Amino acid sequence: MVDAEGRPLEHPLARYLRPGTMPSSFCPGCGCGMVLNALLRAVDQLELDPRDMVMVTGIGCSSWIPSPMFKCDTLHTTHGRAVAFATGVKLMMPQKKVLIVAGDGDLAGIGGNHLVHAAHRNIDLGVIMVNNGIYGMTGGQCSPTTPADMFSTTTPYGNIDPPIAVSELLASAGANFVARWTTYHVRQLARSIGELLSGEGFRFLEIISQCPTHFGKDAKVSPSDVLERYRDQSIPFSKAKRDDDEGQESKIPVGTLADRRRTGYLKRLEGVEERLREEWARESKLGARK
Ligand SMILES: Cc1ncc(C[n+]2csc(CCOP(=O)(O)OP(=O)(O)O)c2C)c(N)n1
Ligand SMILES: [Mg+2]
Repeated sequence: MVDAEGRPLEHPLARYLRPGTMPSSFCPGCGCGMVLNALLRAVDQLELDPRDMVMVTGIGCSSWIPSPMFKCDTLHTTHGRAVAFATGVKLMMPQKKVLIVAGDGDLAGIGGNHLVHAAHRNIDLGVIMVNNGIYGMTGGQCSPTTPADMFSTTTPYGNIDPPIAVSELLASAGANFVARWTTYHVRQLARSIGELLSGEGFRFLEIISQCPTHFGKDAKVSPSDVLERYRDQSIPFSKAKRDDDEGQESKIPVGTLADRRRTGYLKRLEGVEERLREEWARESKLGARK
């Protein structure tokens, strides 16, 4: 596209993208592009310098959102291990804003244990979990967040398990910030991503997202049908009664589930280091007197 004088037009947020990464590798109508858009907006609104950020991913379609797209240091790690890698990055470079972007299969499936304990320890990381309810990149297998009764390549007779309520789990595990929105809620997404990029402790955003290619392959619903469903079926957490349904997610609970100011892992760790340094200094003075 060019302007009236024939100069090439550039999207104002394109400066955050690595050259050559557009058009993206996402399928038409995929929610990953919408998540990328919200991420760029959040970084722009907070006027953050990408050089102060490290983005860490696992493996999956959603892991391509920051890596290789976003123009900051990115670590594309092994499947299910983004939290472990990101913890190492944060401990060695505490001044960096460390943000994980990965899928439901990666974070809640293979990496589930890491995720729960990072929340429990309130490790100073931001995490975006793009929840499309399946293992998208490998062809649409059932994941821990696949709705009950849903057909997938590994549940050809319908999923007999209810989905894990990941946001509720992490809020009760101790995360400082937990929110859940859908790709329909673009403004709320940018705002919540801002919380992930600015706070202390473990900050988690679950984004319910559409996979037009693999989710419900035979359902023949368009991405816009799915977005309308997100609009019409979302209800605030305060009104959701998840116990009443059998996991089919006829209603989609959204909003901020936890927003606390508990001391993050790094500060607690620094407290120990300080105490030890004082003790050692005292001991060495005593030793010098003897
Ligand atoms: C140890 C290991 N097991 C399995 C795989 C294969 N694998 C790659 S991506 C993926 C699923 C990704 O699903 P999700 O994290 O939900 O991301 P999505 O593609 O849906 O965004 C799997 C099973 C792998 N790469 N490594
Ligand atoms: Mg997925």
